[in-house]
Amino acid sequence: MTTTTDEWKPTACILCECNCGLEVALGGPEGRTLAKIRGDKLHPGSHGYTCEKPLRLDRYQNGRAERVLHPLRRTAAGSYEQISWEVAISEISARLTQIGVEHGGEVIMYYGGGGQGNHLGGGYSRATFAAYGMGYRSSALAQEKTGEFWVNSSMLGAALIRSDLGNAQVAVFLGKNPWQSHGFPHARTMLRDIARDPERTLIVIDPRRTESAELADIHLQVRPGRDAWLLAAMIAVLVQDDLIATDWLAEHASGLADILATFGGIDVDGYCTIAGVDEALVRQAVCAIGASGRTAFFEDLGVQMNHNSTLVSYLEKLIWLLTGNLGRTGTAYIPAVMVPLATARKDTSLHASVTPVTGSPILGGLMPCNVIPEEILTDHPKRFRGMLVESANPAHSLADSPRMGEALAALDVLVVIDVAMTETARMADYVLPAPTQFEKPEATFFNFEFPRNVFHLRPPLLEAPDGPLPEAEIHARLVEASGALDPAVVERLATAAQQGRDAFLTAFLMATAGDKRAAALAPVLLYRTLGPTLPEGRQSAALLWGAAQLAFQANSASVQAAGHASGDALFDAILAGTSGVVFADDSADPEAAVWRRVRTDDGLVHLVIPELLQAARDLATDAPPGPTQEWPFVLSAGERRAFTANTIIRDPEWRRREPDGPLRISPNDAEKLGLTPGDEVEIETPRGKATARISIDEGRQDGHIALPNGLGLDHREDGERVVTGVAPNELTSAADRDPFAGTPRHKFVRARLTPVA
Ligand SMILES: Nc1nc2c(c(=O)[nH]1)N[C@H]1C(S)=C(S)[C@@H](COP(=O)(O)OP(=O)(O)OC[C@H]3O[C@@H](n4cnc5c(=O)[nH]c(N)nc54)[C@H](O)[C@@H]3O)O[C@H]1N2
Ligand SMILES: Nc1nc2c(c(=O)[nH]1)N[C@H]1C(S)=C(S)[C@@H](COP(=O)(O)OP(=O)(O)OC[C@H]3O[C@@H](n4cnc5c(=O)[nH]c(N)nc54)[C@H](O)[C@@H]3O)O[C@H]1N2
Ligand code: SF4
Ligand SMILES: [Mo]
Repeated sequence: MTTTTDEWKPTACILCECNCGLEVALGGPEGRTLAKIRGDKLHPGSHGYTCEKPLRLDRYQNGRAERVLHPLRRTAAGSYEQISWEVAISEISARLTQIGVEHGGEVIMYYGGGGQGNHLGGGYSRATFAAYGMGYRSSALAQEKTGEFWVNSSMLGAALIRSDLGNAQVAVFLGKNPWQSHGFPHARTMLRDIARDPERTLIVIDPRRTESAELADIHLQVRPGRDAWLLAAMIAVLVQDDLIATDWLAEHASGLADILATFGGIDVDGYCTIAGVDEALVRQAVCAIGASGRTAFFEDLGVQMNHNSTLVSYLEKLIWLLTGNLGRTGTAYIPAVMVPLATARKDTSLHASVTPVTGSPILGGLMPCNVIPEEILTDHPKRFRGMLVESANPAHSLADSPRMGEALAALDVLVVIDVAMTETARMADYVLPAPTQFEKPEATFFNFEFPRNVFHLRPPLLEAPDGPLPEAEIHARLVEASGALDPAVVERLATAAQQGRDAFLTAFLMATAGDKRAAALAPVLLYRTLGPTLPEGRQSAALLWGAAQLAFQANSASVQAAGHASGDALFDAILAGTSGVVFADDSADPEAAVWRRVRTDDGLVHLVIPELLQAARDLATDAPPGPTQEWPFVLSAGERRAFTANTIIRDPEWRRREPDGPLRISPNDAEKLGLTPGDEVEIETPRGKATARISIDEGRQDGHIALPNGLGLDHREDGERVVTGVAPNELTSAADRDPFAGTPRHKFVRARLTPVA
């Protein structure tokens, strides 16, 4: 019998970074099915909006993935046995400590910390990191955004910058298909609004005529991997036709002369030819940008996982900075953040901090994902020997899965915290199970809105089953087992917490001020001491008390304008606001707020990043990337589609369409190969081979093919493991990476196709 309660409970979608507010009515025989799902109108960011993806979100909670419900230990034979939490924590702690004693804790690395909607658990990992003296961390951000973080930090002294698309007159999407991938609130409504408005211009730069490009006023259908030439030509037009914001730049920026000198002499026609885009169309786009004064850009994976990715990020910023599109309505902004996902370093030189083996730059605090195998598979004395992976699936999501697997197998110890027996978990020495994101409080730290920014602490929908422990508890136990926590401090803070928040604040500041070690352990200290005073089931929100204090300190005017008189008041509002709260409001003077957050040494925008300006000059003689005779196709490995969501949902049944994620190919190419829809092809790249079914893509350039992201996962059917689709990183190579940020070129993988007879 299926029962559905009439009670709608607030939560959020976890399938992309937007984390739209949802309301769920539970049903099913035990009331544990996410039976009905609708947008939550009370959510202050999404206001009831959703796309089609969350309707079957129940497959995350109840799908046919192999859920982990007990701590597991790998046996000598390679299978797994259940162990108790006590044994798991004490063995893991002993092994991490042992590595520390023999080699120094810094050879243990931390990977992950959250998917698209769960960053609270990972927040506690900071304490474990400190307790075992770990040295390096990374996450998916270091295979997409670290180049951009470095560019932003160098030019503006802030790692994270976004644009006000909703109010822009000209909106430019560069290697981004927001119709499918979203990335900002109400993406589809916004795209339609811009497209419909004759006063506004939608520009899409993408080799494919995407769903977003279909709506565009101007589609610059660049040849794959050649955006750098296109953007350099666009800057050249701005400079040569004097479309730059001279007065604004004189007041706000340094380095203009070098920019004029570099781009003044570029052969626009020649660069447009290399990019494969009609020069007149490029000029039309640049004129629209130059004339508008309200231009917003959004760059994403199409360029960030491609040739010249860091250079392209730089050129993209130059376009909107040269036209003065910062700080005003409809332009770029720097939001107030709740928890900084990446921080700008004072020393912005690329190699200010590097990895031990390959000497790769650490940007935004993260080492490049692509060098992880090289930092493990070597004799170097400081090679990585231990790894803690949390809420991430690097054996599947990072370049060159086979080599990644080899590297994970070569570690002395690999510990994975996950809900499911993933590709990565199956390599682990220990798997530690967490409750699902609907069985505990969770939150996203992807809070990028402006002028009003939103934070949403989702209350649990369901009780967690016996067995898994929330990440906060796992980290607390690991930290306690390390011996790093001083019980006297814990006791003092616990007593203060009983006396009230004021007493707690005083005691907390006393315990952590001037004591770096205690400060680093703060998340676990908060969980153990403040946590028990929080409402039942909300203990793991304790970390947010600290985050709220810091957010208030960093942006008190904005937080106060949002109605929170103190860090404590903000924390209470977050606990109470089950549909989300506005935590910062800069609407009184958005421009002043943005300039407060420009943190370069002189307060100016730095137009010059010497290495990247040189790379821009080198374009004149660089060989543009393209297919070769041996490899006649360029594969975009990991496209976002209507029913893809990284590896969050493992059960293919959640996809309404194309459950096996076909390889998309142009009509011409299909015809040349004698293929019709549904036929199978073998796809081969310099790194691997796979077989896929094809579908014909009318919007695709000849020679450009694509496979979706998040396929090639397995689930259980009648006790058997069944794999659906192609895992894109069986085909990618870790060496194929950006020379600056080390980010992968997943959107440009040379390939050839052979029809399967
Ligand atoms: N449906 C869905 N949405 C998602 C996700 C998901 O898995 N599924 N994942 C989320 C995550 S983690 C992220 S990071 C974002 C990513 O969001 P997007 O970056 O929008 O996603 P992609 O489809 O990977 O790539 C975007 C576009 O890049 C284009 N492209 C390929 N090669 C080139 C090139 O050489 N130049 C240019 N200019 N463009 C090129 C592709 O044709 C594609 O349209 O999406 C988020 N949203
Ligand atoms: N070739 C290619 N590779 C790519 C991409 C591409 O376009 N092409 N895109 C890349 C991008 S942009 C991204 S963001 C990455 C994403 O790749 P990853 O960072 O590895 O993230 P997910 O695939 O989202 O994996 C999330 C993990 O969290 C687990 N999980 C879910 N809920 C919980 C929970 O409550 N607690 C815990 N502890 N675990 C939980 C899930 O089971 C899953 O294993 O993939 C990247 N890989
Ligand atoms: S997938 Fe993204 S845009 Fe769609 S409902 Fe979920 S969070 Fe919102
Ligand atoms: Mo991503």
